[in-house]
Formats: sequence, C-alpha cells, structure tokens
Amino acid sequence: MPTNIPPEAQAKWEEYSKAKTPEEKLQKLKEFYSLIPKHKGTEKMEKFIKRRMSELREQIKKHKLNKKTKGPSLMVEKRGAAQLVLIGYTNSGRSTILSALTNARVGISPNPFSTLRPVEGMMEFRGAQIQVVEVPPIIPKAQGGPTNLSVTLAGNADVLGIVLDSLDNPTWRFEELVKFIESKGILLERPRGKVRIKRSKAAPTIIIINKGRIIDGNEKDIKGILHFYGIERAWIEIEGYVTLDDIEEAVFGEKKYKPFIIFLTKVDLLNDKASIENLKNKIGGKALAIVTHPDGIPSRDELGDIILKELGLIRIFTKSKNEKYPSEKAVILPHGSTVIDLAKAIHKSFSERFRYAKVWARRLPYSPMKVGPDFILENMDTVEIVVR
Ligand SMILES: Nc1nc2c(ncn2[C@@H]2O[C@H](COP(=O)(O)OP(=O)(O)OP(=O)(O)O)[C@@H](O)[C@H]2O)c(=O)[nH]1
Ligand SMILES: [Mg+2]
Repeated sequence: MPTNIPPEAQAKWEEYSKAKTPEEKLQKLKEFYSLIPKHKGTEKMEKFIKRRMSELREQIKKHKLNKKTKGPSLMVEKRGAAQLVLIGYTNSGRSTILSALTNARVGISPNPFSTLRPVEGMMEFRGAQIQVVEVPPIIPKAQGGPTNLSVTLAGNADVLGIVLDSLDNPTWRFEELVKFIESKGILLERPRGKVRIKRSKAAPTIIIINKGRIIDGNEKDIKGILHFYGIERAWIEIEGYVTLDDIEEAVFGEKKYKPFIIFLTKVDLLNDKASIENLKNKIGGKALAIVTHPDGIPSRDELGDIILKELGLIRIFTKSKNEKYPSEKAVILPHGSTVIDLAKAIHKSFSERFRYAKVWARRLPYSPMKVGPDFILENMDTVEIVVR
C-alpha cells in the first residue's frame, strides 16, 4: 500500500490519470516521479513508474514513426493453433531453429544481426499447426530499435522459445535475458494469482469480483489503493492468490505471463557438457530445456505436443460415420473439454442434434465406447459424433 505520498504528488497523479495523449501523460508522470519520496516503501511504485514512462516513450516514438513511413507492418498476424516466438541474442541460432521447424526461408549466418525483421513459418505436425516467429535479436541495453519490436512481439506470443548459445555462458545469459524481459512487463514465472482491472464509466462504483483470495488484506484495502490512484469506477477481477502489491501492480498495467521453452544450441561444439546441467538446474521445473544441434532438433510432433500441453490445449481427431479413418486435421480444444464442447466447436447444428458419441482411446476398456455429452476428452482421442 503506498504510504507517505505528499498531497501535491497525489494531485499530480490525478492529473496524470486524466491526461489524454501519451506526451501529456509522460510529462505528468515525470512530475509525479519528482514529487514522491524515494525509499524502500516506494520501490515498487518507482519501478512501475519507470516502466510506464518507457512504455509511453515507446508509444510516442511509434506514433511518430507511423506518421513518417507507411511501409509494411512489422507486426505478425497470428495463424495456427498457437504462436511460438523465438527470442534471444544475436547468433544464438534462432534462424537455425526456425528453419528446422518450418519451411520458412531465412538467412542463417555466422555474422551477427542477420535477422532484423520478424520472420515467420508454420510448424506442421500431426493434425495441427503452430506458427513459429523469429524476432530480431535482443540487445539488453538498447533503447528502442529492433529490440523493442521483439519485446512487443514476445508480449503477443502464446509461448516463448528462448534460444541460448551453449558456448556463451548460457545460464548467465538466461538470467540476464529473463531480467530484461521481466523489466518490460513480461512475466516468465507462473503467477499464483491474477488481477484484472477494467475501468469503465458503466461501473457504478468499484466492483470486486473475487474468485480467489487476497492474502494480506481485504476488499476495503483494495478500494483504498484504487481510490488513491483515482480509480472510482471499475470492475476488479481476482483469481487465485493475490497480494495488495499485485493489486497495485495491476493499476499500472497487467503483467503478461508467458510460458517458455529453452532451446540450447551449439552443444556439438561444446567440450564441457557441465554447463548444460548447470542451466537445467537453474531453471528447475519452470521450463523445458531442449538441447539442439544442427541435425538434432526435436521432432515437430514432440515439440508440438509440448507446446499444446503447456498451453492447456488438446488435439482431438474426428471421424465421420462413413469414413474408415479419422480426419487428418485435429480440432484443438482447451484441456477438460467434453464431447458436447467438441460438437459445438465443429458446428452449432452438431450440438443441437447430438445423440451420443463414439470414442476411440487407449485409456478406455474397449474402443469405440459409446459416451454421452459430458464425457471428458483427452489429448489424441478420436471421436465420432452421432446426430439425430
Ligand atoms: N555447430 C553448430 N552451429 C550452429 C548451431 N546453431 C546455429 N549454428 C550456427 O550459428 C550461426 C548463427 O546461427 P543463426 O541461426 O543465424 O543465429 P540467429 O540467432 O538467427 O542470429 P541473427 O539472426 O544473426 O541474430 C550460424 O553460422 C549457424 O550455422 C548448432 O547447434 N551447432
Ligand atoms: Mg537469425
């Protein structure tokens, strides 16, 4: 909970909240920053203000750039069941992985900074497609340039593929990269809870929809924090375990959690394999580290499965009555989906005319088994829906 904020700073914060343009917001925020005392209790706030300021600077710059050039967009439109963004330092082997997983045409080169624009390709595996995007290399100290674009694209990804060169201090590099990405508001550790603040004039007051637990306070404390920041009308949604700090963070913008996979490259050139174990110990159970070398990138099937699992998605194969084999294309559904969810996903009429389904799966005592609408599906099940 913010303490010891002088009234003139509070007033400045209100001015900031009301400011319309990014330029104006940045100016007010700078003034606010100069007015708050700096000590342990305000550390969090300081961090957020700095982040918000850099976001605003970024917005202003982009806006100017857009005005000047009307070239092709550097954003990548999402396709397929999920998007994997390959992020890392220059020469780490991002293009090598992209071209191993997809048919994308990309330049692989021992020279640094070969990929300065996003390149995308489709990774096809049994029944599904995952879009793989290589983004320009990260330069941690960079102010702007392709690094910012990469951070934006990473923030938009479903999964991050962190590419690390095993010859270049991978554990240290990993930590540096994580710190950098997190400073940009992308969280790599699964949060225990989630806070979403939706400001709206339509909200009569502050409405808290609490589906979780507030560890170190109560709803009155939350209202106090929001009131402090001049938020009087909003819906606050809480899931899982959250702290009052999390609420304060959410005022400054929701942090985006991204699951990630590590690709450790060039192990064929590595003499001492200890650094691989070192890295694996460091990341613990947080992510999967995949060791790759020029002809040893994991199969698309394996990797696709890992990614879908990480995202809580399953692949279901459907069969129609007159076909002997299921369709080659899978239906991608959230984990825990039922037969009727599948029917809805295929077509509305399927769910309306649903009678029963036949399921083929190894876990069943026999296949096909006749099941009702609430039967819970699992990854790789084959289903035939029988309608009226
Ligand atoms: N021996 C070996 N060489 C690799 C491996 N992975 C990548 N390389 C080489 O490392 C160099 C850089 O690889 P790229 O895939 O171009 O790296 P990048 O991350 O895309 O680099 P930029 O786009 O230039 O930032 C190339 O010469 C690759 O052939 C590997 O596992 N083993
Ligand atoms: Mg490249």
